[in-house]
Amino acid sequence: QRLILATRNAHKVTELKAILADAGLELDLVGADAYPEVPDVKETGVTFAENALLKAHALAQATSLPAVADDSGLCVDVLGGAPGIFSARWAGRHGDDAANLELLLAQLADIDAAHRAAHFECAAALALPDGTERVVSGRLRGTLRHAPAGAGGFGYDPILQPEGETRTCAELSPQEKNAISHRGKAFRALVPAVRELVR
Ligand code: ITT
Ligand code: NA
Repeated sequence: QRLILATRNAHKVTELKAILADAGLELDLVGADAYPEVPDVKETGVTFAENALLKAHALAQATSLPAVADDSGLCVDVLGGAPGIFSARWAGRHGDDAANLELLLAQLADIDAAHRAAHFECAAALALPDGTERVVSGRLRGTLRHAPAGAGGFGYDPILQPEGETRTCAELSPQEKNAISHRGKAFRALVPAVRELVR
């Protein structure tokens, strides 16, 4: 059975392939880029879950195949949860990770270490062509550094230091990140629904 992944983010594809394989799920993940006829989905939801479902349903409808989607971002306590669902375009241009990270660091420049709590959040959605849907979420809590460190991962990984860690997410190995990440938690929680509904 084919399970399609509704994402245009190559970093997510890499992480999800590893996460789902480790969870024992032998599914043929195909990125949305393999379906150029599928239009870009407007992320009009106000929550990660809503946006993940929008993306999963759009691809399931367009392909008549079961689809999964990830909507995720960084939520900073002192910013009232921002960038949140706007994480991918915080500095204006969608997917400009370097600019987004630079702007966020500038906004937090005067915030001391005791007030730099933040978490990554990921909503993992499954949608079937008949409209059946499931959505679950996962979080990774930590604190934000004043300067980036590490070359792994993507997005805000160089500034998020997970609770109990001395390294940033960008300094973890891919396996270490997946074991504790918001994305790892969300998609491992989605596996039972995939097993039940996709056959
Ligand atoms: P798709 O919608 O096509 O899946 P996208 O990159 O636009 O791809 P999102 O709308 O979910 O995805 O935005 C995710 C943003 O949140 C991403 O650009 C990063 O800035 C941030 N983010 C999400 N997961 C992250 C992670 O594991 N590490 C660092 N930053 C992350
Ligand atoms: Na989004």
